Amino acid sequence: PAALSPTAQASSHSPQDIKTKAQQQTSRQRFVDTWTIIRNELLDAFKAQGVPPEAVEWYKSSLDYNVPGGKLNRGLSVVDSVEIFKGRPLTDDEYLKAAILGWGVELAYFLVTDDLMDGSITRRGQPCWYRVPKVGNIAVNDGGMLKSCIFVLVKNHFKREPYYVDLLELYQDMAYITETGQLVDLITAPEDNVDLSKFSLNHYKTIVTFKTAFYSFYLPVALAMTMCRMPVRVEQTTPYQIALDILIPLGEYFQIQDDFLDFAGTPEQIGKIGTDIVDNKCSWCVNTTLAVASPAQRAVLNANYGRKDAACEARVKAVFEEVGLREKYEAYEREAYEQLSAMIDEVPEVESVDGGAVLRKEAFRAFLEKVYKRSK
Ligand code: GPP
Ligand code: MG
Ligand code: MG
Ligand code: MG
Repeated sequence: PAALSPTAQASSHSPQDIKTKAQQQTSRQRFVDTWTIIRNELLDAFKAQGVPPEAVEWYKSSLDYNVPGGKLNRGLSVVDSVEIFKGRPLTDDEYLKAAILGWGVELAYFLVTDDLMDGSITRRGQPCWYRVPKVGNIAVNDGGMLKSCIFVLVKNHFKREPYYVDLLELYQDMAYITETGQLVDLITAPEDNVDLSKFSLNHYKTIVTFKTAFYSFYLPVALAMTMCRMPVRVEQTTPYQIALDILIPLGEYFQIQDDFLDFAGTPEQIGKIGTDIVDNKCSWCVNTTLAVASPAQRAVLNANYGRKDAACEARVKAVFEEVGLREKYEAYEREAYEQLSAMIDEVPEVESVDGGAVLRKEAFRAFLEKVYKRSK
């Protein structure tokens, strides 16, 4: 509800800190408009290579279907952070550069293959790409192309920058970490062997740090920091380490929201149909329930979790309700917000190597406010 929205109560922060709803709308629109430029650039280069017209059409459909329809939190955070660090409106060239890095994060190639691996039905209110007739397993290659085109864009726009290799390294390192997390997520959830004794909140933390937090939270801010020439080392503590210490827990909070919404959100609200229970996922919901379940409740979970059967899924959901999972989530959310806020308050100001930007806590605050109490 709007009355609870953090933006509405943000008057204690500096004006630069949180954008008004109207400002958010304008910057979202500008960012979305940049996608058209980027998409056409990719397609023109594709055509110029002599690729057959049917392949150009296919690539166009894949880009249009899979890239622009998301919440854009990750991509907008790159642009917002660059603006905050520079402390002034960006020039057109700076804006385009920041937006390209942001769309590089939004090119979420792994969502396309994640849906195939998770057997998901819908995403962003439409069938998952692999479920579109004629696509099927070609989605694996389409996902690979979405990943590769990040490097095409970065090459086109940053090749002559001194920090070009640092950008490549960031995208590459974060992809590797995300793939590692996806591996642990998948092998912890075998289809044919449900063993809830293997789950724990600790193991959960490992999965979400690797699969979500680095890519969705550290990467956007680290890209902005790199473009703003933040120094690698300042008195033993790197600004990048400061960023990690906040953004990894922020990413954990985000994935806990994702898991809770998988259980409690409606498809209309979250744009996807929850599959974690039938997929035997080591999610926050089942781990939190297991931690307090009675022997009888645990027996219900053992008999019904990870089964491809709607009645089994409903029995699991009933146990989640019995243990008061909704209240536990509300309490968790409140506490996570307070802890993250306190950490953000401690962020020091660090000057960039060229003196043109300053690491500021407001970038972290703005990212937190983007996801706090989200319902989709
Ligand atoms: C979110 O998990 C994590 C990812 C999408 C990372 C996938 C990484 C790959 C290398 C494929 P999720 O399955 O809970 O997300 P969602 O609920 O959106 O399907
Ligand atoms: Mg998934
Ligand atoms: Mg998954
Ligand atoms: Mg999920």
